[in-house]
Amino acid sequence: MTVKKYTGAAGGWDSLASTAKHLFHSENVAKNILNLMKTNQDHGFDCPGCAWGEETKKDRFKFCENGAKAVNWEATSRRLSPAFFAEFSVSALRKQTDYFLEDQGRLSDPMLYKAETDKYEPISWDDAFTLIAKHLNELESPNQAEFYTSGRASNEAAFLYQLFVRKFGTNNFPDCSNMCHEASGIALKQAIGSGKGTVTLDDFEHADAIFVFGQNPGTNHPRMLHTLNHAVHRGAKIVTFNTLKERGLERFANPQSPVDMVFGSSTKLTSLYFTPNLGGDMAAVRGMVKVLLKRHEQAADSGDRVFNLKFIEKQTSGLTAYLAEVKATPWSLITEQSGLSKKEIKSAADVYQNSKRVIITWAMGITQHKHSVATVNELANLQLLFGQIGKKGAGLCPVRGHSNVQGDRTMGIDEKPSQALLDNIERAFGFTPPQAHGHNAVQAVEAMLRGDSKVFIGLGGNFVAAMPDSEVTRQAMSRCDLTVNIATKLNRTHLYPGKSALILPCLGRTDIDLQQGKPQKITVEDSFSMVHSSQGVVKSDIRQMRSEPAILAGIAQATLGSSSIDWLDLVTDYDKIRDLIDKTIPGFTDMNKRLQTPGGFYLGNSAAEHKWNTSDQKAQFHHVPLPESVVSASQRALTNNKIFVLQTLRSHDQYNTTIYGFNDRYRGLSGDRHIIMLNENDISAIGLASGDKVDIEALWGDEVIRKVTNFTIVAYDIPAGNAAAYYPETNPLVALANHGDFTFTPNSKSIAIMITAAKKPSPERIM
Ligand SMILES: Nc1nc2c(c(=O)[nH]1)N[C@H]1C(S)=C(S)[C@@H](COP(=O)(O)OP(=O)(O)OC[C@H]3O[C@@H](n4cnc5c(=O)[nH]c(N)nc54)[C@H](O)[C@@H]3O)O[C@H]1N2
Ligand SMILES: Nc1nc2c(c(=O)[nH]1)N[C@H]1C(S)=C(S)[C@@H](COP(=O)(O)OP(=O)(O)OC[C@H]3O[C@@H](n4cnc5c(=O)[nH]c(N)nc54)[C@H](O)[C@@H]3O)O[C@H]1N2
Ligand SMILES: [Mo]
Repeated sequence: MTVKKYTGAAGGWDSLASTAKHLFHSENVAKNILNLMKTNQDHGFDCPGCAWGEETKKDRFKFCENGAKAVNWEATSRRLSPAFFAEFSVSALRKQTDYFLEDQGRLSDPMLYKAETDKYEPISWDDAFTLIAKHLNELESPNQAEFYTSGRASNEAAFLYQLFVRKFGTNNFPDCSNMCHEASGIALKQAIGSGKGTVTLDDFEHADAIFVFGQNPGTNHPRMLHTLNHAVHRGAKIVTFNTLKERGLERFANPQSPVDMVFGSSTKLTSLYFTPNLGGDMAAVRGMVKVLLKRHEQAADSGDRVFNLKFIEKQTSGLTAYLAEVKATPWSLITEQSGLSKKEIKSAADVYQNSKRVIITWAMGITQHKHSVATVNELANLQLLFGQIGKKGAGLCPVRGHSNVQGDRTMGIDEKPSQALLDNIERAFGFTPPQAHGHNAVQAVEAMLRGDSKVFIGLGGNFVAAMPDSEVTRQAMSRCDLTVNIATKLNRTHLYPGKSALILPCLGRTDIDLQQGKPQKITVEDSFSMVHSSQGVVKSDIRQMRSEPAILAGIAQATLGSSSIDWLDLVTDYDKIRDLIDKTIPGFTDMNKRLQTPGGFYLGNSAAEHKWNTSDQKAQFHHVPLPESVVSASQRALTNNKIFVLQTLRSHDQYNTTIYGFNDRYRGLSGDRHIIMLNENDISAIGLASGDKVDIEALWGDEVIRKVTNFTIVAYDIPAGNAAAYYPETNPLVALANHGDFTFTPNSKSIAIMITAAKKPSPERIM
């Protein structure tokens, strides 16, 4: 484990050097340089990294180190052939790290798990489809199967999948969104009648202030730094709320700027940087509103105003109750919970008030808490007070995770489908889809554990590693009769097979997808509701890999036959799938034609047009008291400060459960992922020192011991009482029942933990 403070800006030469390193590691250097140049270009593929948007300009190639890692990782020339599976049993593979598993290369052949040998063996595609069909058709009820989706699936794959699953008869669609931005969708639907962000990329060109909450774009949305950089050069102010000082939000050297690269210059991005306690953002925003409300009332005495009363009167409901709630919230609670002083909160309110156009963005630091829905509502409340929605340069912007997680929802990957979607499916296909809500990710695990659900099918992702309570999730998978994973790389989920299990190797975003000799494109939707096409360019050794739509069509055909929908015909040309999307999903009329426009087409956003599809057709202020703290100051004092609130986050060298390497460069940490970041004073208060090994135990109100051992302490610039460690290594600490109100999203950013000196010097690690 090496700790060395990183003094550079984000971006710059270091990120070029890192890209080069990853290019070489892919063993496909020359090809991948070409591949990178085709990322996010017309006629190229959409970056399989994040869901940030693309500017529709001529020189569109935006350099992004982590996008390059994603491309290199997928476009490796290494192949994981049946010989590998003949050598290693599943039990042996469980002892390997996540890095090792994926680093073996691309899955190339369909494989069937045999319990007798504890090994995966080759199986033909036809036999694999027949086996799945047999299991599905033998279930007593279609609701006994779970159909998981990770957010890389294309619109075409997602549409086909949901159509098949609904025709089969269930809404059991657990998906990665359940662990991610669920709170944003729920809260925004309540508040403004649309679960999506209201801004477009162009709005960032006009904002006077951009407030960034709980997000680390330098690592997770690197192209956002270009947008922020541009905004700052224009004179916009960036205000950041992040429990950690993230380098990417502090300073940026643009690798595409000759000046920055030659002279080593960089731009200071954030002008006001606040480090609230984990889960303290709702209190911080409540405090800002309290300051602004007071100013509003004082101004009103002199006939002036601060809030946008015209907007409020015409467009909103619920103001009085909300302001009463704000008044009833004491400053003592606001400052204790946020960890910010009244002065700091006032300075944030100053920038907000003095900016004509404000965008608020956020990600997992806001959505993975118990009170995430309330927090997103509070962000919306603030914007509504000032009419900062539905005008140029202003609005709400949940920055999505997976590159097509937003599109998957639009296509109907939703365990709680709207009546409108179900009616559209009925109209288009002539069958009545199941009306009852299905399982989300947590409920899927519960159902598998109980033995109620017997089949798990995963369209991408790494369910076992991404979900909380690792031991419980593994057991749930193992109890199934059949588990099926459609995947590009070997991962931990494949190592917890049901009684029978299949790994089905698929093409990735970068690969050329030929159907009937014709290259196919797919489509995706970014965080700004732009739908555009993506076409693979890598001509690689695909062996037995098939495209996701082709695999799904094979499963559907074997399970349901082709009497009413000719599944296999649909995948001969994906235009045919798009014609069905056109018929079923609002906003996609003439989809095939509109995709020809460079940059694709915009789906629009009702709230941005001040059409509020809420219960009373108004934008709604929601009012709730501040939540209880996960760990209060008095509880800490009682335990001699041994308890903390832990967030689990991503390093610079990973994509969710995919680990690219061990260098968390911007945080200055490298070599080991089993670390815990703590405040220096906290470390000495518990009688330990930086570098010491500790065991971490979760505090959750049941009998189960949830513990990870032998983590190394790293002294870090983090507010007292808060801790940070990497995901997925710390997922065993999150109880399955420890999830957000209304969302069922695991509270991955607020886990109460206790830290003690490690009992055993070096345990055997399994991940
Ligand atoms: N390279 C790369 N890109 C990715 C991903 C990846 O793993 N690697 N993952 C993709 C996915 S699926 C997603 S969802 C996104 C994730 O993107 P992020 O949300 O940026 O991901 P995290 O690493 O979870 O970072 C959370 C950030 O919020 C801060 N934070 C945590 N809790 C709080 C809090 O309570 N309050 C405040 N104010 N700050 C807090 C943390 O310090 C950290 O900076 O990125 C997507 N893009
Ligand atoms: N503790 C904690 N837990 C978390 C989070 C956290 O912050 N903390 N974050 C949560 C969030 S935001 C998310 S989105 C989830 C992520 O959960 P998932 O989406 O399930 O996980 P990933 O790690 O993105 O999945 C990686 C796997 O996807 C497969 N794959 C990659 N590309 C493709 C493709 O093109 N097609 C197919 N079929 N397969 C492909 C590969 O086999 C790879 O091993 O994790 C959640 N879990
Ligand atoms: Mo995510």
